[in-house]
Amino acid sequence: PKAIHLTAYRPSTHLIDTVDLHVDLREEATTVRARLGIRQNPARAGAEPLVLDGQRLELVSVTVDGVPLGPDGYILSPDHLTLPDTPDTFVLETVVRTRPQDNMALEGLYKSSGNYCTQCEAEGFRKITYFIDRPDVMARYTTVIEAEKARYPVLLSNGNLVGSGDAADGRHWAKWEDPFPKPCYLFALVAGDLRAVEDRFRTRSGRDVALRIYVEPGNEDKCDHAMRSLKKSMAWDEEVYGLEYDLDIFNIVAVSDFNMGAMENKSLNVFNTKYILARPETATDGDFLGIEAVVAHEYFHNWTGNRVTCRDWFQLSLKEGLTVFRDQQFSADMNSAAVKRIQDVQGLRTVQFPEDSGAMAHPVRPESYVEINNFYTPTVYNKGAEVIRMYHTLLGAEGFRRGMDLYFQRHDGQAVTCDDFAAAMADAGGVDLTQFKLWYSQAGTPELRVTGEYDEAARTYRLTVRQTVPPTPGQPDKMPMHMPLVTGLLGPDGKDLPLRLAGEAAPGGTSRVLELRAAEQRFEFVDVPARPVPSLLRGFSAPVKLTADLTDADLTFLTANDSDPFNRWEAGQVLGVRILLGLVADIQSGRPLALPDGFVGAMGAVLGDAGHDPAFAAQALVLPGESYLGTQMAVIDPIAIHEAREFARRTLAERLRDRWLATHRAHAGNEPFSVDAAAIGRRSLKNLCLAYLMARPDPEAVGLAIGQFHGSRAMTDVIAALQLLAGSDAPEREDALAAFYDRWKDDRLVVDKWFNVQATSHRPDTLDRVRALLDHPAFEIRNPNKVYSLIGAFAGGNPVRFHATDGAGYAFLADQVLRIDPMNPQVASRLMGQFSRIRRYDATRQAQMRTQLERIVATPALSPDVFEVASKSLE
Ligand code: B3K
Ligand code: ZN
Repeated sequence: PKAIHLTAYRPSTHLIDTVDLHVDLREEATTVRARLGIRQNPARAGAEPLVLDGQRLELVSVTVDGVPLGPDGYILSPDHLTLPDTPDTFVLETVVRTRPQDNMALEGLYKSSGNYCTQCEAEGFRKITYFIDRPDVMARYTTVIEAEKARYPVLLSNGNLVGSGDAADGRHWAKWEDPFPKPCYLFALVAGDLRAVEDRFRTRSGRDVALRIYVEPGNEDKCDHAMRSLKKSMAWDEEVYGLEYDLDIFNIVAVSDFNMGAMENKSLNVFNTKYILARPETATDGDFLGIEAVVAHEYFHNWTGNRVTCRDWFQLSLKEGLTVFRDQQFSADMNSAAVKRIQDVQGLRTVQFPEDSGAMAHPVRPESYVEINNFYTPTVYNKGAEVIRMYHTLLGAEGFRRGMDLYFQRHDGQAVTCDDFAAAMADAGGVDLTQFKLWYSQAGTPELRVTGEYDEAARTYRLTVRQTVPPTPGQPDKMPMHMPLVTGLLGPDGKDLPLRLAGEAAPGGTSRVLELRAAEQRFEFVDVPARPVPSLLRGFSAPVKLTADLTDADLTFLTANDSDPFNRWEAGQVLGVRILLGLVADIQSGRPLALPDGFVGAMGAVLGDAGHDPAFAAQALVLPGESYLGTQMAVIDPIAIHEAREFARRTLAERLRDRWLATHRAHAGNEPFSVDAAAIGRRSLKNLCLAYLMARPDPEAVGLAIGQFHGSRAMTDVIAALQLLAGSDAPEREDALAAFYDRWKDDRLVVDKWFNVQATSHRPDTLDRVRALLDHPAFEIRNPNKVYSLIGAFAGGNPVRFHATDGAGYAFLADQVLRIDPMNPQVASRLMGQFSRIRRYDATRQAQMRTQLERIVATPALSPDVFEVASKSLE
């Protein structure tokens, strides 16, 4: 497979203005007739051959302006249909046959639970018909779907329904017309036996929009939360960005077999059922929040992605980073903003930071790819969102909004680049963002080192900030980046000091956006009455690793006093990382372990105060995760990390036992279920207390877990208890797992949780159990959710077992990748993530992973997806 480079971009030779599709769905084969209005692109001089993309299509006929072409009129290859000689403007009609029922890759047109659906982003449309499959070719679509009426009563596509009727032999048809020109990756079609849950939304300017969520029969009672989330998203986008919905229909279809979360097809979003279906008994608080966020994300794409789209796939973060930022803002407004920010940063650190230091490290705008599906990554999405957040911080909320308005004013209806976005922000904000744009081209997580000096006589406080960006594959040397370092200073009383920088006439504010641009920079605060404790990188104002010369006492002071809730949490994490890495070092050199009293005291204080803000306490009492701890080590030692963290958890469990117990009890009453932030916060605190109690699973703790498992009707509580039981030696463990399966065996999404709980258990026999579960009747190798819940959860969510010293975890993963790749390359490739971190481990593990990677690349007919990750990991 060959790499494609950003620098090789050229406008398309031809443009397609109109697409008329006729899709005839039949059990033996599907026939697609496409009539395309094509012209030469004025942006390219001279007549050039027309090269259409097409994969796994059986070509039936080709006509140009109604005249059939014989086989010598075109050139057919496995990936292309080439017409060497065509008029300047013409109508091309092709007829092709496909077999969606055999499509296990879940890209293009395929079947899920007997229903037809499509997934075209990034390059799936070429599996439906011959086309110029690139996002800067935008056309108006009309789609006629024809199918058997009894089996497929619902026929959907983008835009407005403009006709429908019955046809011969018990068949029927529907005609859809989308007035908005769009790239083909936003095309969608659905045909199936589905039930709609309906609602309405009236837009600010008075447009009445029909909202429908289509699900398989029997799931109608699980759509309330998704529908509420959709209406909230629509209102929020009007209020915050002035953006209204632009059609009379907004449809969502939930399907069980879907490679990722959801897809923003114009007016016809297709969702993984995981991000739609929820009732308190079946879905956790995390599921409810995930649904709200993903429904919002896909809805927000209507403007950031659909109305303004990407010129090419290198610009993916243009729509994804921006839309993730928007959904993060939305969720922060709907729930606890502090908890949301903490969780987003945790996500970034546990998934994106490792990617940024691994074999697949790439900039937010990648420079090349072999398989574009490999670049729907945490870097493009989540680091991309951090980049947008930095514009917001640098320009301020109003400046950012002006930039967004200008972006839409300039580019509505266009396919554009990240440079166009940056230009709109720079022009609206009146700022120079040239250096800032390095965020799009330099990979790797920047590192900041900050030192502070207080001069008592001069009453000045000087911060010195040094930044470096580590080398990444293909990028040995980096330049300093432009970023906002939001800073405050706390006085001895714990209050924020008014801030005045040298040269300023008067103090202004208690939080400042310090702009970093150089490798080393100094900031001098004047009029500082006493030695302050600095609060740096407030709200995690840039996606960096920060080291500051703060003492344990400074950090404890910040955990008690910082007015910035993120930094109050973060100070505790920094302290936790210090202590845990100390324990790791002790384990590695065989020293006895002890948890400092001060740390136990600080945790006890947070716990004692938990009643004030349970949601925050639940975050502050969680020790830094194993994956994040790994990112803080030169060579990751997964076993020592796990042992250190478990030792700390057991010690805290023991030393604070009465308080965990009391706090658990205080929240254990069965309050009526609601998913507001306060209730979620109380449940997470309660379950955290139970987790600490179960770190020393004495009969009382086990009794509480069993009581909660059987007694609660909220899945959040049930699964938390089951997870703890499954990870323990308690003899009740197997009964609980069996009871859970028995209760929920007919609910596929809940069964996913059952697989996940077993795959992430720290018990030593977990790998054997995972292997055995592959043969469980409820396991489906073709269903991505099942694969992610069992195999993915084991590889990504159970470091101590996956990285077992005998290398069995690696061999297992490679076996599964090779088994899945021929069916579904995207899913197989996603499982490879852990292997791409190879160079972060010790020599033995590297050798073991290398053996598996070599076995993978030597396999014939490997997909480009898996080949790209495996070969880059071996470099
Ligand atoms: N845009 C889609 C992702 C498509 C992934 C293709 N492999 C969902 C989203 O980000 O909203
Ligand atoms: Zn998206």
